[in-house]
Amino acid sequence: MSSEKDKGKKPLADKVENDHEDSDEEASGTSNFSLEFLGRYLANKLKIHSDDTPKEKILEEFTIDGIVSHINKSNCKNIIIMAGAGISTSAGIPDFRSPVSGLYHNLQKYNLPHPQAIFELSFFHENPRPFFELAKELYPGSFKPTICHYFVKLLDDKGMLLRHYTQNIDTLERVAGVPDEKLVEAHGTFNQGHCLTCRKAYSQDWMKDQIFSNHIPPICEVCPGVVKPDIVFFGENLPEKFHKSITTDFSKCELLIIMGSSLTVQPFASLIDRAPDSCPRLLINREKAGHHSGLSLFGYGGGFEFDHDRNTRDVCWLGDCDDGCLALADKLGWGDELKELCKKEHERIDKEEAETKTIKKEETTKKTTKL
Ligand code: CNA
Repeated sequence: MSSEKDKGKKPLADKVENDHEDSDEEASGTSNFSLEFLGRYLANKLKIHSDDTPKEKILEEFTIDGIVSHINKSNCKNIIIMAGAGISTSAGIPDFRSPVSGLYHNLQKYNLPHPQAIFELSFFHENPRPFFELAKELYPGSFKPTICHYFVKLLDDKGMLLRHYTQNIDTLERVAGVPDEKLVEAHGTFNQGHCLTCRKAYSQDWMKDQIFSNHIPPICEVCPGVVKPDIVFFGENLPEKFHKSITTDFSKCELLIIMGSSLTVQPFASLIDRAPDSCPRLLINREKAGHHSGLSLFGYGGGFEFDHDRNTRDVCWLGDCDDGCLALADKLGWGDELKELCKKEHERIDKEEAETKTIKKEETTKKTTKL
C-alpha cells in the first residue's frame, strides 16, 4: 500500500506512512542476549507490555457481543472513536487507498509528479490548481453524513462519547451534529481557511464561492497571498487541539472504536496504543489494519493483537462501517433509533438544500429581470 515514495514522508500532516517492519522479522537473527536485554529494559522504561507477560482477559469474547457486554457491564461513559475516510465512502466521497475507487488511483488527470503531491505544501506553492480542482469534487456541502456519523452523534446524545478523533476533512461529523468540543479534526478541515501570507481567516462559504466561480487559487482580499483551506498538508503540523486532547483523553478511555481507516498515517495511527491495557479496542473496517502501528521493540508493544493468543481486548469486525455501526447499535438496542435519526436528518438536509436552490433561482431571476 505505501510506496517507496511514501516512506518517511509527512502526509497531510506530521503524517508518516507506517513502514514498520514485522516484529517477528525484527526479532529473527537479532535475539542475542544483549538485544533482548535492551528490548526488555526499554519496554520496561516505556511501559510497553512484554509478549510473555500474562495479561488479564478484558473481554469475554472477541466479537461485537463481547464489546456490547463490556459496554453494558462497565456502564461506559468514555468512548473514543477514531475515524478515517472509510466512514464517508458510502456518502460518495472516495477514500485514499482503496483499489480502483481510491483517490490515489484517480489522479492521473492532474499530471502530478506522484499522487501525494496534491497534498504537499511544496507542490501547492508551485502549483495550487490541482488541489483546488480536486477540492471542487470533494467540497463539503454536496454530501450527506452516513450511518457512522449519526452513530457517533447518538453516542454523544447518550452521554457516552468522550471524543471523536477524525482524519477526515469533509466536515460530515459537524453536519451530523457532533459538537465542536467532542470533535478533534486531526488533519484539519475545509470549515475555515487562511491566507498563507498574512493569515487572514476566511469562511467556508467564501472559499466555496471563490473555488466554484473558478477564482483558482483564491486570493486574499488584503494581500496577494493564496487562501488555503485549513486542511493539514504533508509537511504541516497537526492542530494544537489534537496534541492537547490526546494527552488527557486516552488515559480515561473505556472503549476505543476505530472505523474506516487503514491506520497507515502517523501520528494518528499510533493513538491506538495510547488506550490503557484495560480498554477494549474495536476495529470496524473492510480490511484488517493497525497490527503494528505503534512502537515495536523486539516484539514488545504496538498495534492490535487480533490474531495473537495473548489477545485480551482487541476485536476486528470486517465489513462496511455502516453495517458495523448498525450491528453494534442493534445489539445495544438502538438500531431503530439510529436508522430513524439518519432518515430524519437526511430529509432535513434535502429540504434545506431544496430551499437554498429555490432562493438562488429566485435571486438569479430577479437579477435577469432587472437587466
Ligand atoms: P485510507 O488510507 O484511504 O483508508 C481507508 C480505509 O477504509 C481502508 O482500510 C478501506 O478498506 C476502508 N474502507 C473504505 N470504505 C469503507 C467502508 N465503507 N466500510 C469500511 N471500511 C471502508 O484513509 P485513512 O483515513 O486511513 O487515511 C487517512 C487520510 C485519508 C487522511 O489524511 C484523510 O484526510 C484522508 N482522506 C479523507 C477523506 C474525507 O475527508 N472523507 C477522503 C479521502 C482521504
